[in-house]
Amino acid sequence: MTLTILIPCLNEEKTIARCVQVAQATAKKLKLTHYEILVADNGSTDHTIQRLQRFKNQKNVRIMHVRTKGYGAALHYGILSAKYSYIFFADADLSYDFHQLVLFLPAIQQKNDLILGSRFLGKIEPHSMPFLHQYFGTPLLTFLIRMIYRIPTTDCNSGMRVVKKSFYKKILMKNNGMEWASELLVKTALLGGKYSEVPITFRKDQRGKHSHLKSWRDGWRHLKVIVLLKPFSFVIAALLSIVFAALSISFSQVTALSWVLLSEFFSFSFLILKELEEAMTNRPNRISHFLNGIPLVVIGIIFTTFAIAQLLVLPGQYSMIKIFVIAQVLFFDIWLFFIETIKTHLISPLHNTNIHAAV
Ligand SMILES: Nc1nc2c(ncn2[C@@H]2O[C@H](COP(=O)(O)OP(=O)(O)OP(=O)(O)O)[C@@H](O)[C@H]2O)c(=O)[nH]1
Ligand SMILES: [Mg+2]
Repeated sequence: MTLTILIPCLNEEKTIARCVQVAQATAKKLKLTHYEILVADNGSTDHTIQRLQRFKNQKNVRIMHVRTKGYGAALHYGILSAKYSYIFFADADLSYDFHQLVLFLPAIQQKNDLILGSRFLGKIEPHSMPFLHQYFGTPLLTFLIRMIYRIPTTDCNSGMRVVKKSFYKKILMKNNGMEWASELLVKTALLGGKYSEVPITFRKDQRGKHSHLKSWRDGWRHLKVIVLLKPFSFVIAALLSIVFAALSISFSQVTALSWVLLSEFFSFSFLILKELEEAMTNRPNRISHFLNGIPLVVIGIIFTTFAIAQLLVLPGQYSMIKIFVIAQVLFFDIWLFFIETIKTHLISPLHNTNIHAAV
């Protein structure tokens, strides 16, 4: 069997050398005829690179410097530049034991496209995962992926997986952060990839410092990747606006209202077009650059909350104003949905498919 063992790594000076050694020992134990160990780093500022120097002259070990930042980017370019057709990857913090590769071999022989090591089917050692991740974040995101995409996953955040390179090349991955992990599952489901899981053991990392994962920020990014790829949420928004339009017709000031809404519609469409322009040309323009830099969802939540509060305090006779406010909220939120979808799934830090330009 031939295999690339890929290790995404950022500032792991304490554990990286041990990881490479364990990966080497695993390859020897399994008598892999052709293999490589590929470390994908993208900007370590501690002694990680020095720790890797000792492997420099070993023919099976390769260190890759990826220009694009992020966990997902490191794996993406690592997979694309792998020498062999199957890629086994896991973290550099010793939380996953590389010897567990043996558990994946039957599924590799069955030519699966993605094989996931599930910690929830296997064992999670005490104190290895924060309470919030173990009992809330990961189960919730996993449930959503199972429900929406109908893929029988039990651990959408697992960092130990095997992917078939030829299959990966068919998926147009777009995200460079930790949410890459969810995107891989979702797109495997969408493309009808052959998927299976094996139970694995997860233990406390040995890096002795904070994880790179930021629970709320990364959780949110996972959620966006999962929800925005399915058009059903858009259908709900469209239905709501049809209901609103039907309601508004029965009012006399409908012409004035229509004009305001029409002009809003055109200006929002203009902004969306500028976002799409960046997605298509891979080059930011002034407007898309501005839109990508501001926390639109936070602004949306504040605006919506404010509008709802306004609706609650306005007396009943101001029905026209109420309808107007509702229209504003719907417009703004639908528009936000579009922009966020474009930002998350079309504008991509992974746009450069030329590996050498990114490494
Ligand atoms: N190259 C690269 N590697 C990264 C980056 N962020 C994280 N990593 C590596 O990806 C792996 C996973 O990161 P962790 O910080 O362990 O995140 P996690 O496993 O999701 O979170 P924990 O469960 O808390 O360990 C580790 O090997 C990190 O060194 C990054 O931006 N670039
Ligand atoms: Mg980890």
